[in-house]
Amino acid sequence: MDAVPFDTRLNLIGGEWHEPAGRETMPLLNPSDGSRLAAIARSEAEDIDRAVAAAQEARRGAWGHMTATERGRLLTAMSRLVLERVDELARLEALDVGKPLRQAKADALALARYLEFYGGAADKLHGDTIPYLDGYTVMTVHEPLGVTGHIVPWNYPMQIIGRSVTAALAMGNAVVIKPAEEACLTAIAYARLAQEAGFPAGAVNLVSGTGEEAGAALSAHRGINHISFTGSVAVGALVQAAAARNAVPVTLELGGKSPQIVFADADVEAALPFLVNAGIQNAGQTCSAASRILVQSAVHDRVLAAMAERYRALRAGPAMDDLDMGPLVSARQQEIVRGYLDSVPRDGLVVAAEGGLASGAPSGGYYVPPTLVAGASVDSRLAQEEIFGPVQVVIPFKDEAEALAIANGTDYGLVAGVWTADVGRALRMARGIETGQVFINNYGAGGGVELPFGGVKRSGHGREKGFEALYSFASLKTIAIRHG
Ligand code: TXE
Repeated sequence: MDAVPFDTRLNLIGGEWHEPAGRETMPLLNPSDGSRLAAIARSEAEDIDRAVAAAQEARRGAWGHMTATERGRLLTAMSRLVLERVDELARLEALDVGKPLRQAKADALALARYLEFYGGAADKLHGDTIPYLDGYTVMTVHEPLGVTGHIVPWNYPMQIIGRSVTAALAMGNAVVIKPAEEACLTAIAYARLAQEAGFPAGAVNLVSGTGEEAGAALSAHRGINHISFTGSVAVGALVQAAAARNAVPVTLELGGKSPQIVFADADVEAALPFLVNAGIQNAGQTCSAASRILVQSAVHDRVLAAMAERYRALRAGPAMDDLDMGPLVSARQQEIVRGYLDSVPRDGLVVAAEGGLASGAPSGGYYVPPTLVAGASVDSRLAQEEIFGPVQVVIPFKDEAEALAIANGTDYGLVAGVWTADVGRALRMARGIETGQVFINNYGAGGGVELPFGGVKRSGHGREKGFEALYSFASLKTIAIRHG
């Protein structure tokens, strides 16, 4: 079987697969060994123009006339197709992103669940009636925004398309997806499955290309009515600025420096797998990675030693070997993470433990060892910046007040975990932490699609996931009727 069983060089525009206007392609590499996986379209502003026009046409045509219930049925049908193809989708995601196969399978199952959830939710966003003057009836209705743009990163293509594109479709918007140039196979697969499920032409459009060309053209386009972006802070700011010129609203999800905070009264044994997994999952290339572990002084040495023992047993290898960890997504990402690791001794920090590379892991893969760092001062680069690699720093704290100050002492605010047996403390911390999600005595709550997600501060704004996401993709209209 071919590594990729469909043509990856085409864009889906108006229900048909087209070569990009300039007929340019670019290579997609397999991060596990550096080999060439496929060629993908390198699209330009002209292709984005066509996709936006096709989406506008779909809004005026069959897609725009569908009822909310019909839209929901299409999403539900697509969910079933995803479930039938879980293994194939997982294989594509593992090859493309480099994540261990079982993690890719969990992502495919999450995609099916997003389609199921938003399929069911599509006809359940009700308006209100508002008491007003005598002789009036006032009501509100939620309407689609129109055309929504979705710029997707490479770390969780299925999950991120699942939560953003699917919610936009549930609300009746026509979408234009710009996947990441580093990993886009499952984005293409999503567009193919939408066609197979029976979405009308132009409801789902996909244009592959670089961020600077296709991504910038989409975010600056006058024909879109909303843009969702997940990626770096720097590019998120560019996207917001471009959209602002057309007064287009944005949802930004820009990563974090999320802490898990372990108090001395916590069940440390229960916490340990959550502490480590949240650092190495997807080789640390996760927006909600727990890259800082804050530990109360009385249990600091015990937690550090137990985490170090787990780290020493970790093995990285090719995605399809399904070990603890795969490679990073690209040589560029590998270089960035190595830069942080090189600064460990310079910054007076110590490596508490390192995992290893599985014997036989291809030398051309973009591997870095999972690394646990101790002695990190709160102001060090490693304790402040998003590394986006398998690196966790362990930081001691004295009391609740200091834990809160450290937790809130970065530019980011996406997710936090608190481990304690004291309910009052758990709630004080939960209310005091500046983030969009807080998990008490767990981390991530199994990734539930029902749980609204998004950041504060430089982690971005707007909420994805859960019912809440539907509001971002809807426009509220007030209708006031004077009937005497
Ligand atoms: O992100 P970019 P990169 C963070 C993480 C990582 C760093 C760099 O810290 O180390 O960002 O990763 C598109 N106009 N996150 O360089 O460039 C691009 O094509 C419009 C956090 O890969 O932000 C891709 O589709 N679009 C994160 C998407 O933006 C542009 C996920 C993300 O790429 C563009 C990924 C432009 N000018 C990285 N330039 C998270 N929050 O989970 C690029 N793009």
